[in-house]
Amino acid sequence: MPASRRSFLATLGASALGAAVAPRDLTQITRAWTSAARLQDRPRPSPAQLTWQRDELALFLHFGVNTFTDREWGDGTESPSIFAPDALDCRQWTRAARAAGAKALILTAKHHDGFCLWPTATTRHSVASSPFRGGQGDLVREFTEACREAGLRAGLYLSPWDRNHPSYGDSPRYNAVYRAQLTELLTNYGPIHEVWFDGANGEGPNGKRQVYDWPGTWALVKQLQPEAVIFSDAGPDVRWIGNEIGVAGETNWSTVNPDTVPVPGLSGDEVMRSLREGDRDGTVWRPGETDVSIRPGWFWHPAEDARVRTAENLEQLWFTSVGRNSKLLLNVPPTRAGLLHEIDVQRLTDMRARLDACFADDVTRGLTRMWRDVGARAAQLEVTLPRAATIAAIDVREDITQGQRVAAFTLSGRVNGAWQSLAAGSTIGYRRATRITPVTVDALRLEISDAVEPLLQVEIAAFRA
Ligand code: FUL
Repeated sequence: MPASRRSFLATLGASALGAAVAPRDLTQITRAWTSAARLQDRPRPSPAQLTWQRDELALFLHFGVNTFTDREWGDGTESPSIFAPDALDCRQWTRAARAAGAKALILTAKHHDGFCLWPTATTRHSVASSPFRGGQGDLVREFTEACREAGLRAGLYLSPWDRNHPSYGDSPRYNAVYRAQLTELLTNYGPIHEVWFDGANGEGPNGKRQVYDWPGTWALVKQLQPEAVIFSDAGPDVRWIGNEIGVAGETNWSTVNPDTVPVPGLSGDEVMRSLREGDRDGTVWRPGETDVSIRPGWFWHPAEDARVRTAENLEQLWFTSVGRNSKLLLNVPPTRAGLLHEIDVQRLTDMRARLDACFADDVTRGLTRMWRDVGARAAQLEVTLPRAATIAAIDVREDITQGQRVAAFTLSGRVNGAWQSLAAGSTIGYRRATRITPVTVDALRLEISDAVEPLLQVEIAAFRA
């Protein structure tokens, strides 16, 4: 509970709740409290959540025994002897990330097969039993050091589902193992910016079902890496966007009602809606992360070298994720050599070139914005261009340090003296970027017709075709 809400409650308690009150009065008090709290306590991002969002693009790296078996999910019986990347170079990964304009990378420290990419004390099923660097290697170390050297943030994915560890399914025992693994990862490798959890929960080798300790897991991350954001369906800091095809909801609130998705791994229409769209009156800040792969699978498969997404398609993914108030976590899996495939690297580089070209020339730059409130929760913003320009992309932003407010907007351009609608939508948030059919305009108008009050000025930019 935020401090302001706590003290508000304390004030109420002193004035009214302390005395015997009739149920009717209690209802009124609750109502007054709710609306006052709504204004005072609209959720806002933490510094770590802001950093996470402003990064816009991160690369996801699925790498492990599956890379060598050509599978997506290992069953835990893989021999560590197959893990033999012979040209592994994490600096090649970070160079590709920088060429893509990514600001962070997340590595699968352990996937469902249980094979650990660092020499853990919790199992022998790790790089320490593999030929990699003669059994002396530590991939998490090489990865985190390469990230730091390149000025990129490092994140780690530790699958809770573990098909190798004998304790899996014996809940308290496995939870202790999982805590120990997390402790190793979050104490021995410097700052970790994002800790990534899925809800995968299969049957253990002993046939029993594993009950995870999510509150304990999250508390451990907060204790060991207070600056990290925690990703899962249920956050608590960053939520899954609800699909793996790279598409955030057109309506996308960064606020959610935490009761709708209290733990990872749930399904159902309301769960999926809340993941995809967030909740307008949500009580916590939990922005959505869009994870999607550059290839059909998450791991590298030789047959998929011919099925890498094109630069144009990647640019499209950027617009349906970052352009919709989300963050794009783009998976680019290393090959058996331990390098990103040259085709993937080329596509990443070309994607960035396309995005840079798209946002190269803002025709509204330096121009005066005329802002006027036209109602309690409505406003209009107008920019007049010195001369007509043909534009092909629009970018609208709220100052999310103050929360997220806009709930409905229309963007129009003045074409030959007449206003014409160019784009319309519901939420804006950190960034709402849209490509439009090129059109020649000499003025732009943004009309906000609904918002969570009070409304603050938004930023607008329009880019030359
Ligand atoms: C899921 C996993 O089952 C997939 O293999 C992949 O790692 C994806 C990103 O998360 O939960």
